This record gives sequence, C-alpha cells and structure tokens, in this order.
Amino acid sequence: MKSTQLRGIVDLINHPIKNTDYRSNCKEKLDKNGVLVLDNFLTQKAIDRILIEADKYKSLAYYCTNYHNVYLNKQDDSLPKSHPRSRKIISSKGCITDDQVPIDSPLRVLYSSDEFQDFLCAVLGEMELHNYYDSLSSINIHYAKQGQELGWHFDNSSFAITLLIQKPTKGGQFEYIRDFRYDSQGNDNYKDIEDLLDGIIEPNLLVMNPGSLVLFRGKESIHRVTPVEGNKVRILSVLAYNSEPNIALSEEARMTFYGRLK
Ligand SMILES: O=C(O)CCC(=O)C(=O)O
Ligand SMILES: [Fe+2]
Repeated sequence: MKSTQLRGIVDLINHPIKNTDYRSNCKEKLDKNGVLVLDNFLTQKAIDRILIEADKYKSLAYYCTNYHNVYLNKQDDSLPKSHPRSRKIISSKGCITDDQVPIDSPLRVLYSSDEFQDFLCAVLGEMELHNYYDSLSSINIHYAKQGQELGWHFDNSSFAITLLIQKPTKGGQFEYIRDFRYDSQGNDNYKDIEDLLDGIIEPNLLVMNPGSLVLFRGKESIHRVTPVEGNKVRILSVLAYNSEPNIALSEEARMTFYGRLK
C-alpha cells in the first residue's frame, strides 16, 4: 500500500512512521514504559470521518456485560472472597465488528497499510502481523455509555493497539499499573492486587485524547477503564493482529463479545 493513502489519515509530519529514528524512539519508549501514546496520530479529518461511521452503525452494536476475575477467568468460588481469583469484576460495553466497518473506512486503510504494519512490527519487535482469520475480530469499535466500564484485568494478548475516537466528558479513564502480575520471585502478586482492588494502592492514569494511538502491553500490566460519566459515549477503535496467519478468535470469545460467530 502506498504511503499517499495514509496521508490525510495519519499526521505523517509529526509521526513519520517510515523514519528509522522515529521507529526506534517509539520502540524505546514502549520497552521502557510498557505503553506508548502517540497523540494526534490521526488527523482531525480522519477522526471526524470515523465518528460519522461509528455514529451511523451504533445501532448494530452488540452490548454485553461480563463477570470475570482480573485474569479474565471465571471466579474461583472455593477461595476466600477477598482473593483476586475469586473477586467478581464487571465489564460492559457495546461493540461493532470488522464486517460492520465500511470497506473504505480510514480505520481499514490504516489497518491494512504495509507502512503502518511495518511500523508496528518495528516498534513491537514482531516479525510480521496478520489480520484475524474470522470475519469479526480484526477491527472493532467499542462504545461505552454512561455507567459502563472495563474492570481491572490482565489481557490475554501480549499487545493491544487502540485509537481513541471520542472522549467522554468525564470518566472513561484508562488506569494501569505496570508489571503487576507477578512479584519479584515470579509468583502471582495476589497481595498487591487485593490492595489495588480495595483502593489501598493508587494506579497510574494514562491520558489519551481523540486521535491518540496507544500501544499497550497488558498481559502483565493490570489496567481498567473507569465508568463513563455523562451522556457523551466513549468510542474507541481496537486494531487486532496476530503474529501468525490463519488464526481465528476462539468461538467462546466471539460469542461473549460479539454474540455470534460470523
Ligand atoms: O478501552 C481501552 O482503552 C482498553 C481496552 C482494554 O483494555 C481491552 O480491551 O482489553
Ligand atoms: Fe485490556
């Protein structure tokens, strides 16, 4: 894909994603902090267009509420109620899937762009990136309305790529603590996780704005999105890739998050 196609979608002046120095600078930041936020990555024109699309297709969104523990497993009720494996955490959101994102959406142009994928590979240290084999999981748009939140969790995937499209007036903030899954001995960090869930430990706030590209390593860094307050919906696009071709999201996950398999 030609870089001219990204012009108008990505601010290539401030984010010269082809540039070797720019790439290594981004990689350094991600390696050091476990997160990389590139503000104003999308142009205002692209944000406006994605917002129009997100608004047009919002009635198609599948809304779900899930109960899980921080490991995204079912709670283990045999353990004490305060234990991180038995603590019930709530997450709720609406989602539209890849097949519902218009064919000419700036999101799809970006997602499919060789230049963007090369940049991601360089920053993430991946050899190659592939779209999901199923028709739903590659590009998603998430909607979080008033009161909706993503509870504390560790991701199953080693990296996540998101673009914030609309920021709510209040709430819907991304909070995290880096390297929180294991203690210094490599054991599950149950005590600190319990303290975090009890509000004894303060998390960090990750500020993102419409147009921000966020690369996040969430497998070992606990994170959440606080409940949205007010009528302005939080809209976020998730760009999901695999390191290998022909991988589909599990049927169980598709049923949970999309309510269908295809
Ligand atoms: O909504 C976000 O900013 C993060 C989403 C997230 O953590 C996830 O989908 O696992
Ligand atoms: Fe996550």
